[in-house]
Amino acid sequence: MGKNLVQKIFESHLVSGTLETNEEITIAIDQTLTQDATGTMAYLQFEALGIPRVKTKFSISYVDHNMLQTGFENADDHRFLQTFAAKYGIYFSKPGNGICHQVHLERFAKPGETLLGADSHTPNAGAMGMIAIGVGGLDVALAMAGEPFYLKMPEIVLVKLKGKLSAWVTSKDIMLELLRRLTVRGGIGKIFEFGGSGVGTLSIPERATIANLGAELGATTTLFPSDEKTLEFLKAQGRKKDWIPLHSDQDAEYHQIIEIDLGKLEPLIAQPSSPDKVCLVRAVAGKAVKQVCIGSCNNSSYFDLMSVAKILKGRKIHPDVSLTITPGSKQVFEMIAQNGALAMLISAGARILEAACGPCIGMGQAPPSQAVSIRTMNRNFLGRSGTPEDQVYLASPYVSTACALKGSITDPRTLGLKPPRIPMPQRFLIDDSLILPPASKPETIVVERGPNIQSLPLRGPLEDVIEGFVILKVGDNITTDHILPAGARILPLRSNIPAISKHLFERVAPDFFKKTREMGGGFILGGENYGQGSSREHAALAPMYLGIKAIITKSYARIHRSNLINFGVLPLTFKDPDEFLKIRQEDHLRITDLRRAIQGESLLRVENTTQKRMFEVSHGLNTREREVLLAGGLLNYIRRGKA
Ligand code: MIC
Ligand code: SF4
Repeated sequence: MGKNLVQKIFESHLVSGTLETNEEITIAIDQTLTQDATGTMAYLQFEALGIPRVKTKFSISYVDHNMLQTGFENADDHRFLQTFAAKYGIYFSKPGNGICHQVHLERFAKPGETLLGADSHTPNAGAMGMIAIGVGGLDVALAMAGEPFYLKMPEIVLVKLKGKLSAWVTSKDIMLELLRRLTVRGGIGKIFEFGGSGVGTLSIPERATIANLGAELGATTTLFPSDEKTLEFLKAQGRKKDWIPLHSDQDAEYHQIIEIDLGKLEPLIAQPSSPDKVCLVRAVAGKAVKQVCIGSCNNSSYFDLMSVAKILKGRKIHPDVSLTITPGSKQVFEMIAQNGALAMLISAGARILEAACGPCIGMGQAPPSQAVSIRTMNRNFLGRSGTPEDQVYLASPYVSTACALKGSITDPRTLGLKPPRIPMPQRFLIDDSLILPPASKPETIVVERGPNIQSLPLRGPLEDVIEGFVILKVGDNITTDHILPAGARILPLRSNIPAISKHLFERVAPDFFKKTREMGGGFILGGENYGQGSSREHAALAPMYLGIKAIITKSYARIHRSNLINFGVLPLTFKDPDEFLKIRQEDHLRITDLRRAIQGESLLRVENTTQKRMFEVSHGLNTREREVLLAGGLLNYIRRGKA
């Protein structure tokens, strides 16, 4: 029987296990990436492992999130990251060089290799035919230490593309269509492999838009073959030698096949406040728009910004609209500056921001209250933009530009223009001077730690009895932005767990911190897909620091569940989902004989001492996860030499 692409790359990296669905496997990791908002923790964890130099083929530390520098905190972090990278054998991409996923695609992603990244959109590199997985910082630290990565073998879904996109329809619409069909939970436990004749019509940046948005489906990763288009892109990046052809076999098998006829798609838009609330642009056309933001690791490529510039050339944006443009990388920025496209954007009235995450993570450009903001980004969770009652829509650069011109939601097909055609440059502008290689004499480097860098809190081994009050009860699809928001005020505290823990759940339950402190910890209850969205391990680490012992939900998002285990917080699920309705916030819960119960069958009994009844929860842990939890988290487990 033939093999699919995922099986081929996994097989060539398999350290243990067999590629049976749901079996635990370990794979060797070739490359790692971190960004500054997750990187400081990842490197403190790496340091705690006591290893002098990274053991991966290639590891890189990007600075792209915490770029506002309104106080000393972010600058402190940047210095820490730069000196740490130099000392431990890690490349360092300086602030200004661009967004991690865009730069990685341009300069480092390699067909056939594996990449682990401390950011949920790491699968962006899947566009290049590599297995790229988003994880918490601690998992990246372990990969840098040479440990293989553990994962439950996902189901492999083939997304078969046929035909070609019509005018004004983009690869963003392909993924919005999948989100519409499958929802933000549709990819949990799955890898999406793209195939079919339509794949050959998509360039690498178009594929990256798709691979990047796989994170919004909850997928483990998203993968494309490596073909002529891959070669063309790598050649233009001066990296022809990195190319290898990679395809699935003709008779490869998949768990599921989803077909999309590209020619039948129309421009789509995700409405507030979830990436899966997708409808046709023409269904909401005419709504007044106050802000348009073009950029983020989704849709900030040379092709995206050139298309926007060509549409805007000689035109002015609507007087009511504020339009921001964030180039994805220095390469993109410099190329559009040199070829005159930047001048077209400025002349049309755009506000040009530096090459960074920026508005996507609420680092500036919060929209006006209740005003419609159209963004080319990947997430529109309520309040993520920095405005509590925001109205953020997600759409392609074409749709966004049409909205900026008209001042209302506009289907670009009604502009009466021809869609721009942007040819692949013979050669991109290649200047890696903002990527610093590690020091040749590491012993001479002193890691700089400003006052923003605080040590890593750890907990002791798992107790035999845990008890406490239900401090918070929340519903389905709670994101890590709900658990621990980002944005200009809170993001700078990422290297300081005591300080950042004060902001836990602040948009959902402003008294969460105070209550948790007063009650000395306790439990959190959630619905389906708890912890969806980002990889930020702070959303597990800060609750652990405040004494949260267990979370009980209907189901978890993959990365967040791993992060909870890594930091010694029990991720339990209701045996009977209806139990969720019966438990009240502030009920008192107790689990006894926990250490034995964890080692036994999957079911645990919980006593609701307030209601004087018992109910059952499942831990669903494999052998290794049990050991990690018993030790009080992954670092304790590793240090005890059990890895
Ligand atoms: C995001 O898009 O939510 C982030 C900010 O990039 C996060 C990482 C973080 O919280 O630092 C992610 O996607 O993992
Ligand atoms: Fe940055 Fe936004 Fe991409 Fe996250 S999704 S890496 S915040 S640009």
